[in-house]
Amino acid sequence: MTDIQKANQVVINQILAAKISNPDNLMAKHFDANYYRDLPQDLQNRLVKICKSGAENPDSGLGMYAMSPDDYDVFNEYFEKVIKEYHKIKGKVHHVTNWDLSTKQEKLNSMGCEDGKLDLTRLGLKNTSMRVRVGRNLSSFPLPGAMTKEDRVKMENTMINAFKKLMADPTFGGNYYSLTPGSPFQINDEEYNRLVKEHIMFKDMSDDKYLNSAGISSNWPYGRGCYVSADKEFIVWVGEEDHLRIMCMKTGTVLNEVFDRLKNASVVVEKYADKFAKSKKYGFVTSCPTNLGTGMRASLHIKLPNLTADGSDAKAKAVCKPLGLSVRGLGGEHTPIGADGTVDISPSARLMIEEASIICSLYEGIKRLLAAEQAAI
Ligand code: CIR
Repeated sequence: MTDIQKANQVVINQILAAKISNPDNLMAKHFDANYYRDLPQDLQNRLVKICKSGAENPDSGLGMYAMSPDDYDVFNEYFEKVIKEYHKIKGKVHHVTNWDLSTKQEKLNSMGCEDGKLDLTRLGLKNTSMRVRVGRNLSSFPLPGAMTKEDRVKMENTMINAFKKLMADPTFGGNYYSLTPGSPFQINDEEYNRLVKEHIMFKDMSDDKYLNSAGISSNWPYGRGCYVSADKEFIVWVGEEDHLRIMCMKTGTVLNEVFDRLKNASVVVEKYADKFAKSKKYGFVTSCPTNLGTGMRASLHIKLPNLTADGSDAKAKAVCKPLGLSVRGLGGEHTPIGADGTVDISPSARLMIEEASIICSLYEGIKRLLAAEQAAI
């Protein structure tokens, strides 16, 4: 056995142990030792790297990260089982992209939004924190888990060239802040901490054991940064779990404002940067199979004092699950709820759902959730 084969065997043993210790680890659950054994050596090496996070962290719920956009095709037989179980897809997977809300007029009518506006004041809400993001990767680079330090800096430079064009744009003009030592856009620790506190920049990823095992947080802080528009309502993260996280946020009441801005922003970023990685079957390619398809997360911060009266989000989660909504704390996944019962709500679906349907699902889900909150008095 070569050293690589020995190292691979260590990971395979971890996967086989995880199969028993955590039946919810989808990577381990669907790992087939015969499928692995029959792969040529180079593909075995690639697959081990893809599975490493869930092998080293048996508590993973999913446990895999793609390292190259074509991993989803090369290892399709395996990925497909994991993807279909996670995204609850029966039958054939075929993702369709559609940001056009006017194609959802019937749905809009049924929700009382005949004018095409998903206006939260109709649900009795006042100014609300609204946020929509998409995960995107450039097709010309390996995915973050497989990038070298040089790849990371080169990818950031590709984006800096795009951002220079964006800076001159009347809608998206702003500034770029880099963490890369020696970059002309480099900021100091104090500025970085301020941006993190303002929820503009992402935290040091080396604290995330799943991303560490996958190699996604490697070479921190090289190739990491963020672009922020002058109004601070359009942000692009560079070098996090995906090459890009493009997001629009606003405190307001009309969901279309953030949705439409993000739709336009993602088109402009792709035009100025490089082709985004896409799969015929799975739509936009992301590192984590949980984000495949739209790569979209649309969320609202909403106060649920009755459902969270016991200080936990358990009741809110129980109400939200059948509505297809996920509940998070205000600082992201696995963070506590706000002191006044404020939680972050977003539709759970990402794959085999159109972008325009996600934003409608958010509005409709919130409508039902507010009714449940009233009934919980
Ligand atoms: C797990 O499998 O539990 C971790 N790798 C995290 C999965 C959630 N995905 C994500 O945050 N993009």
